[in-house]
Amino acid sequence: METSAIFHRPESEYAYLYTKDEMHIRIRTKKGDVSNVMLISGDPYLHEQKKWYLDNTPMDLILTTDVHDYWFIKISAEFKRLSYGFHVIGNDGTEVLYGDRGVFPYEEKYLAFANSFFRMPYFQEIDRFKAPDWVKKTVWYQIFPERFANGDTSNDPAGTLPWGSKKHPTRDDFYGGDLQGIIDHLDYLVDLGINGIYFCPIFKATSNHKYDTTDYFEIDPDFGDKETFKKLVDEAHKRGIRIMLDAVFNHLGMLSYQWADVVENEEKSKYADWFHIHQFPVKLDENLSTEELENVGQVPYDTFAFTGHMPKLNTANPAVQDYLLEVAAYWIREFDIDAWRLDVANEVDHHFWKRFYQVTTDLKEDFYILGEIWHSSQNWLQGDEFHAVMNYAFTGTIEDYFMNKRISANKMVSGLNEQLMLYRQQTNEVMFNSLDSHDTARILSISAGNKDVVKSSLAFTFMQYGSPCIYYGTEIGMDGFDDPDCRKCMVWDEEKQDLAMLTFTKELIAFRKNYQAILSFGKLEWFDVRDEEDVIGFKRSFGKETLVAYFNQGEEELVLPTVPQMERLLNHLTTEKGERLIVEKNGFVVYKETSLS
Ligand code: ARE
Ligand code: CA
Repeated sequence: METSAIFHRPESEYAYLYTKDEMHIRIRTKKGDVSNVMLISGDPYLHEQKKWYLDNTPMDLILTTDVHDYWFIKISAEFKRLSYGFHVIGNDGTEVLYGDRGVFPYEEKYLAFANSFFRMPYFQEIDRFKAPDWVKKTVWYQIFPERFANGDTSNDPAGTLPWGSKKHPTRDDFYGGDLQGIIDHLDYLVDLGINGIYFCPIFKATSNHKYDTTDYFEIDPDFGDKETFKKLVDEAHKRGIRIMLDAVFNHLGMLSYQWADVVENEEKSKYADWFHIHQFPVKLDENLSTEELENVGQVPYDTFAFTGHMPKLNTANPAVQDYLLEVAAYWIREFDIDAWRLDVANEVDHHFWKRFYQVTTDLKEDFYILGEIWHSSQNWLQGDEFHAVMNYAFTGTIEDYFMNKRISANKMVSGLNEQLMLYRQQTNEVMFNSLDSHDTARILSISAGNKDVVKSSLAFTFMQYGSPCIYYGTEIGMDGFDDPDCRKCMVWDEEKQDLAMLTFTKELIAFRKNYQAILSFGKLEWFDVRDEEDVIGFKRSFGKETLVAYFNQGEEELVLPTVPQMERLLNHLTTEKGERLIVEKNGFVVYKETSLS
């Protein structure tokens, strides 16, 4: 047995409180190497008297990747503290005690030694990772405000182009999208079925994307004013729709008053320490186009990426922290927003985010904090910074299979399982799962226009742990390659909308909401994953209900026996022939298998 491959880490995603009384314990072993893992556990202060260390409780093998097996058990403790270790039995018959001091022969003299065991010293509810319940019931919709709807032409900036007038918008274009346009279409969104909106930035800024903020306390005049925003939030809340804004705290726009002061007064500016300036002068030619600004090359201060017009903020400076925390608090206190999405979250320090978490959740106990991080994010998801991340690593794995055809079915399943095991279960339940966004090509384009692939990948994503998000326009078949092409004007002309995709998306959103408990909390079991035929069969079960899903990406049609209790919930490219159900290429079927018992 490969004992060197056995891994557990206390007080991490391997051992954590799921609820205030329920602890989850995981352990990782080399794939296929171990036949059983038993948990040995008991009260640390009753080690000698109770001899609990002789008890074994079997753990479940819950998920497998291409290299690891993951074992799981949930447990409570009468006195809210626990010593625990693992009795690991290899396929080769060897047995070990794996505990806090490493690996020992599975013999009483080592078991009797109290310090052989890991500890959960006390079930600290205040430290537990807590995520707002409403997020688990949310199907998100992402809006790029400049391109959703122009509801008020009086605020159109100079040079605004007719709506949708260009097939491929450029980086500098303005089309007049605004908050009134969103208010005018809230009922469209209710009809679609979404109940959360993620807005790209809406504060005063220079560009059409508004990630170059000039004033965090003002709504950009292109989008409207505070009164309109207040109306938008109120009207959305009336419709059961939650609002998430975009906090761009990693950097400022070069036309902000803080940066303007630094350009003017250089080291004498009271804002000099708000940034990471290497040397003066720092002035940039204000007449550069966005294109030129984004390629201004080396500047004598830190920026977002290599974009000279986005000077990076020094968030270790208490004055900067206080300023940004007041921004964060202001929009919650005055406008009752429900969540912040944090731009370039991974490049801002943890110290600031811990303060941010405290300020926002003190104001609203069920506030949702979503970090934009494209890679694995364990250190931001320990319960004192973010609740979740934009799960690009997870959804990218899905796209690598369904769209890019870059990995096999088993490799995708392995990747998804690996991602799930990075985080506590309650974190996975509130992850933000979007297949595309304003920063990526649209899924119809990366599916080379194949709408069946789009439907399969969306349905697959909607069946995973985590809250799904639809990027505006996906529901009516919009395409677009990398930014700015993925930011075309929303198509409102019904003749140009893909109404079949709209119907499909409504059904998918309704399905997600109807089966939210199974899909948020249910057990996940990949029971039939075939690389050759390119077929994925998996189950989601919770309580007495089991959903069975089959996705067929293979050339051959998939033939399934129709089970008598088959209540088909999602059907795509399937036909029934007598006792058989045929699933064609890029098709899928989801049915409810009422438990026979
Ligand atoms: C411009 C160019 C882009 C270029 C970008 C970075 O148009 O083609 O990729 O600069 O050099 C905003 C505008 C963008 C503009 C940018 C700079 O919306 O149109 O892009 O400002 O002027 C990384 C970061 C991630 C960041 C993306 C853009 O990790 O945080 O790059 N996303 C946020 C917002 C953006 C916004 C900004 C940051 C700046 O969501 O909309 O851009 O405030 C891989 C990497 C990721 C990388 C990702 C995308 O997956 O793993 O780290 O994200 O590609 O490039
Ligand atoms: Ca307008």
